[in-house]
Amino acid sequence: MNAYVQRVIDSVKEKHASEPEFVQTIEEVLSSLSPVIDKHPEYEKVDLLGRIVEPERMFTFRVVWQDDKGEYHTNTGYRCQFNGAIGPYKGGLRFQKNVYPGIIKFLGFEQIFKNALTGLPIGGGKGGADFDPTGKSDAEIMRFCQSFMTALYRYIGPDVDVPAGDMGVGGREIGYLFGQYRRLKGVWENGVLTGKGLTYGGSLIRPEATGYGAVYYLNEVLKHEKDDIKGKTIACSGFGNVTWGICKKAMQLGAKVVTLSGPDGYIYDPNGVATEEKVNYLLEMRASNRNRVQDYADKFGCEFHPNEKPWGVKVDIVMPSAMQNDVRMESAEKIAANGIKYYIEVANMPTTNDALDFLRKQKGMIVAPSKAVNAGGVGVSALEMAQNSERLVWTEDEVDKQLHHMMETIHRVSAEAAEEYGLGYDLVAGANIAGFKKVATAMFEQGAF
Ligand code: 2IT
Repeated sequence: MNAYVQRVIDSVKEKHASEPEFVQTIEEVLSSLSPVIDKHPEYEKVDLLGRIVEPERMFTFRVVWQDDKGEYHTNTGYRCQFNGAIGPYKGGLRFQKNVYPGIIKFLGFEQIFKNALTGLPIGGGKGGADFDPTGKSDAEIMRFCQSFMTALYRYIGPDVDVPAGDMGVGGREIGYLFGQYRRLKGVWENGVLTGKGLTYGGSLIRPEATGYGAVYYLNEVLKHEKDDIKGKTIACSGFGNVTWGICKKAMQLGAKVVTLSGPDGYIYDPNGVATEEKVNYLLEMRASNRNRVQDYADKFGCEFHPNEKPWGVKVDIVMPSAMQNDVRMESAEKIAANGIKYYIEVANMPTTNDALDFLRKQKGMIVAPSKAVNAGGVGVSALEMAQNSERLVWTEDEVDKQLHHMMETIHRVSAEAAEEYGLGYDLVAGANIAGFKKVATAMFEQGAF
């Protein structure tokens, strides 16, 4: 390991000991960058790594809201404007009860590299709140979103910082957030948020983009291996927006997703989540705010395994698409024992670092990193921003074509970056290196600040 890289990792470990997720992403990303730093001693001279691990700015805010019984609640809101070297800060908002600075920072850091990989001009940011949407009524969600935006609106804008959805924030929440932004600012600036509804500047294919993009990326990996997606079985986790998009695109291409999961366990559907009715039911499950995957098993009569993860199921392809640290060592061992060839991360940082190292060492297994695989979501968000600034709406075909092209390019530049450093077909290192090169060049050329 390059000594400067090691020093920066050590200092982050010390400084952020109480934020394990942030330390985890820093170790994962920076350890790929050793050969790049060896080749670019000028980066050490200006302490570029010491800078890139420090958010440009991050703030918290109070969010007070009233529930349907008239009782008041206070939550903490966050926005981390991590890196603006290549464009306005861009990244989602996560509403989940476990949200704290360590989660927001890990997501913000991943977002910098992911956004760079899209090839579009967007910097890295992330935000959210420790608000738990489970069991909340629509009116409660609306009041929470309005209060959240009342605190945030003066710090964002179409050329400043453009939030979007993440876990707990979908089209409905973006609508309430945008309505409040417009009410407060008195301007039509729909480029301030992405993931909007189609009647007020949303982009066709944005809801599908993360899942579709993941399957397009998977397809590139399969092509590289002279393999075919037709007939393949896929284990997914989660049942939200991302997993929904994977199910839909996999079905179109003749593959099938056979597992879904939730906080309550996982379902196994050997016929696949592969009919229109089943795929659409995932949307109902999300809208119900029940956060239970057992509802799927009850409706379609398949196996439900309470309090278990789907990683012991023998499939062709594993795509963890729920949340961070979903695959730990014990699950990784099951995946390896099942001889699975394709491990395609989808959720942000779904694998612990020890499990990821273990999987990357498995002979014949191909590991693809989430920051590349899920970049189609934010990529189409950037296309939404482009449409908003042009005051135009692109067709579904146009957006889908650009998404497809973007995913092909991300796969190719990742493979090329790894090749350039003599690492072979290492998509994990390649994505980190390719993303870093763009951001580092922009930071270096803009001088120290
Ligand atoms: O993790 C992600 O890339 C997102 N939640 C989407 C961010 C965006 O700005 O569309």
